[in-house]
Amino acid sequence: DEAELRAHFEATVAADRRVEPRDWMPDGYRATLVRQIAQHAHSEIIGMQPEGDWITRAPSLRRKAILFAKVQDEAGHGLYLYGAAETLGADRDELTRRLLSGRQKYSSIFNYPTLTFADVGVIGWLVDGAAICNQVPLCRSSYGPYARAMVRVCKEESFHQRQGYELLWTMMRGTPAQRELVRDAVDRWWWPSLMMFGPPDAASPNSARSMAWRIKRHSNDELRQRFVDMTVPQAERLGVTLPDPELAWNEERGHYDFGTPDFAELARVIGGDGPCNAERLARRTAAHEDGAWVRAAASAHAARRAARERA
Ligand code: FAQ
Repeated sequence: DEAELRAHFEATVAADRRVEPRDWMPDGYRATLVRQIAQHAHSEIIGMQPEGDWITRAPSLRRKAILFAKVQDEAGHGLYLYGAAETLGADRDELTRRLLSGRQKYSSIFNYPTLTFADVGVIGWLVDGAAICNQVPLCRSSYGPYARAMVRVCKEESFHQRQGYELLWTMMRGTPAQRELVRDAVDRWWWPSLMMFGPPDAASPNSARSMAWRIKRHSNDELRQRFVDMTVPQAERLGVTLPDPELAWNEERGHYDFGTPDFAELARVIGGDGPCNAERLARRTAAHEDGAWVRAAASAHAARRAARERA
């Protein structure tokens, strides 16, 4: 009966074992996972756009090949994640409809423009860096298919972060104009990167429940702090200044102190009013419509094959 199933679920989570697709799970647990995994999948797919804009304008064949590979990896991440959502009974077409109608969101970070090639480096360094901080603990998430997808995603994200750092390292050793491009890009992306971790804990409606279920392992503010602590020494090595006058090592806490991101801006961007929200969704909608014939052809092919196998 249900009490027994619930007790088994609670025991699985408490013992740090994985919940698998066929196991009984509370409706709220399933709904929370579909929400988070779908948003994560949408982020990977929409996240192809800001960097994808630079594929045709990459400054060398080498940089173009690297960028191509990275953007392709992001498509792959989106696909594993939609696959993980499907194991919970979600329908992928329905998730796409919810994204396109604005009922489901994607990460705020992808609503900012990429103005120069230095932005490609800064996205790799800061945005992928933040993604790694957030996602390494998700490799131990209580839901098996999500946790396993994260293992592979994190390996690829680490490579992405290194390529961003290497690009910036090269630019910082280039001309004064190149260093200026890096400075400008870091200034624009630093605060939005901190916002990726979500609202502060006191204003995060989902955190407590998700942590009790061990979907999330750390709170938004804990991960934001971890990201700052990891990034400041990297900035020092690169020779770039992060645009936060409050940034300072706090000996007593053993962490860096830092300023407060503009959470009103985060709310606006999540709400649809960021610099590129309309553009990103329009492009995703157009790609979906342009791809309709491929989906129709694939379905027709699958149906014909199934019919042939039955005959
Ligand atoms: N943007 O109660 P909480 C990548 C929403 S990395 C938009 O704290 P939760 C790699 C939140 O959904 C980016 N919405 O929520 C890459 C909720 O709204 P809802 C993707 C945000 O879930 C790099 C509401 O605010 N990574 O793609 C944001 O406990 C380069 C209240 O918030 C992931 O999705 C935001 N920044 O914690 C690709 C990681 N923050 O759903 C290409 C997995 C909060 O109730 C290029 N996700 N919201 O309508 C998570 O870890 C969590 O979902 C959080 C939010 C931490 C994002």
